[in-house]
Formats: sequence, C-alpha cells, structure tokens
Amino acid sequence: MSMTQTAQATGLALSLYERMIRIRAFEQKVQQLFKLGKLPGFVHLYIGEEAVAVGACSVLRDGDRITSTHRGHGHLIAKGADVERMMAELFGRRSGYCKGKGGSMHIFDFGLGILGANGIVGGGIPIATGAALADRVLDRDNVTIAFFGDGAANQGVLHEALNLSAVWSLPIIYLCENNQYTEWMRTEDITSGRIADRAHAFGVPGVQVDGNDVFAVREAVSTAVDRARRGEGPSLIEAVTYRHLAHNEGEEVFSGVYRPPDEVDSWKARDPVVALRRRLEDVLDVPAAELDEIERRQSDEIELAVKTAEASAFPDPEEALDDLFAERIV
Ligand SMILES: Cc1ncc(C[n+]2csc(CCOP(=O)(O)OP(=O)(O)O)c2C)c(N)n1
Ligand SMILES: [Mg+2]
Repeated sequence: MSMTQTAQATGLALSLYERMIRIRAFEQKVQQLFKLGKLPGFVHLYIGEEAVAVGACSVLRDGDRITSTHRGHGHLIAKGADVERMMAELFGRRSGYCKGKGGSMHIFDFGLGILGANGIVGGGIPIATGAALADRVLDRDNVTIAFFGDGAANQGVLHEALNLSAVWSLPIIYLCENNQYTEWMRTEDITSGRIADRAHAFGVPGVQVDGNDVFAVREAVSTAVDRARRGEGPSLIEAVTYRHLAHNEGEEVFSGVYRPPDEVDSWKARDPVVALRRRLEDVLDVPAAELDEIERRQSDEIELAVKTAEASAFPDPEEALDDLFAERIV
C-alpha cells in the first residue's frame, strides 16, 4: 500500500472504531442505569454485535434509510442518531426522541432516515420494503437496509418481502443479525437450513458473513448496496455474531442459565471492538494513546447525555394522547 492508501485505511478504521466505541459506551452506561433502577422501560443491549451496524451503516449516504429492531440502539447510533435524545427517551423525559412516551423500542429519526426501532419481531421488514418501493416508484436512488434477527428470519413476512422485492427489483438489503439465540432458544433448534440460503428460492443473492468483522460486513453490504443502486434488486446478508449480555436486561429473574458459559467466553474472546483495536495498534500502527483518547471522548459524551437527560422534565400526563396520529410523516 502507498502512504496515501495506508492513511486512508487508517482513517476509515479509526472512524469505524469511534462509532463502535460510541455504541459500546452507550450500552455499558444503559446497563448500569438499568441496574440502578433509573430507566422505566425494557432494554435489549447490543454489546458484542457492534460490527454489524457500524459496518453496514458506514456504506450508506444521506437519504438512505434503515429499519431497526427491539435491539436497536446500535443501529440508531451507527446511522447518526443523537445520543442525548436517545438517552432522554430511555429516561422517559420530554427531550427524548418520542418526548419520553415511547422508550427504547420506538426511537426514530425520519430526518436521518431512521424509520424506527420496533418492538414487533420482524416488524421493520415490511416497513423497509415499503420505503424501498417508494424510492423505486419515485425514481430516487436511495437504498434501505432492514436489520432483523435470526428469530425474525422465521417470520413469514421475510418471505413475502423477499418475493415482492425481487419481483419489483427493489433497492433493499435484508440484513439478518444471527446472534444464535431467539430470546432463550438456540437458533439451531428452531431454524431449518441456513438463513442466507433462503434468498436463493427467490432468485436473490444470499451470503453469510462474519458479523464480528466490521470490514467483512462493510464489504458484503457495499456489494449489495451497489447492486441495489444499479436497480438490480434486493440482497439478503446473514451476519453471524453473538450478544455478550442478556436477551433483555433483568432476564436473570426468570430465564435461568441457557447458554453454556464456555460458549459465551469463546465469543467474548472474539469481541469485535477489541479485534478492531488490536488491528489499529498492531497492523496500522496507531498509538494506544490515540485510541484511549477516542474512548475517553465517547464516554464523556455519553456521561453528558445522562446528565442532560436527568435534568430534563417528564412529559405532562395531559400530553399522553398527543402525537398519536400524524397528518404527514415524511
Ligand atoms: C411478533 C413478535 N413475536 C414475539 C415477540 C417477543 N420477542 C421479543 S424479542 C424476541 C426474540 C427475537 O429474536 P431475534 O429476532 O433473533 O433477535 P435478538 O433478540 O436475538 O436480537 C421475541 C420472540 C415480539 N416482540 N414480537
Ligand atoms: Mg437472535
């Protein structure tokens, strides 16, 4: 590689690292706040899966859209969501994305192309397909990514969406995060065959990638996005990864032990954030102090988001029924 290419590769890796650290810092803070009883709603944390959201969203440009899931914080941050408004929403405060009335699973930012987290497993898939249909009909060259889990891949709506998006050549990427569990069930116990292969029945490209390798995700998504922008239709990508934490915070109250501890340990040893840091230090020669500084900056921003959220007012009970209907939402 020439010096310019090395500098570009380092710049890209650093920006991916900073995004992944931002998600990690947000989620670690949320875990702590939940344990302290400060957050009124349910939270499903994304720690361990950061490379998927960051690799995928790093390919997108303004105007492109995503739909997210119940485990949505990582997708939202990767697409540029404001962590202060996200945190305020988790605290149930008026300065939050849904004025404190939605919580973790309803955060959206239409201006940034974030068509919403979603408490309905598989619920983002048809919304993303509709957004891609709109782009096709209006002849815009945007693409949409639908993030969903391995559990959602067993919902019929994925098959309906793959079918019609293939027939209509829609500019969409179905991105399955196979973290190998659907709540407390092992994916292999409830899922037949390889999820990526399901695309082939519809004549759609389907690939499996290492979801802990941010560059592998980026490359696969880039190929799919280029194809979509050329008008050649949808793709399905299955990113194999693992969540380090519980399905939802507080699950230990009722779930018992459902994952072998050595399995959890072996995936923690393949932590995508640690792997990228190692690459930055060992291969790209970035000084450790520079990486420490990124971590400090991100954790300071998250601390500030918590302070701002806690200082914000709760919505008034009289506002409970406001904002239920919109005349126009895009
Ligand atoms: C339609 C629907 N069915 C069931 C649930 C309950 N539920 C919430 S999360 C979840 C598991 C989803 O698993 P997966 O899609 O693999 O996502 P992960 O939690 O692993 O990220 C289920 C069954 C729901 N929210 N919506
Ligand atoms: Mg899963």
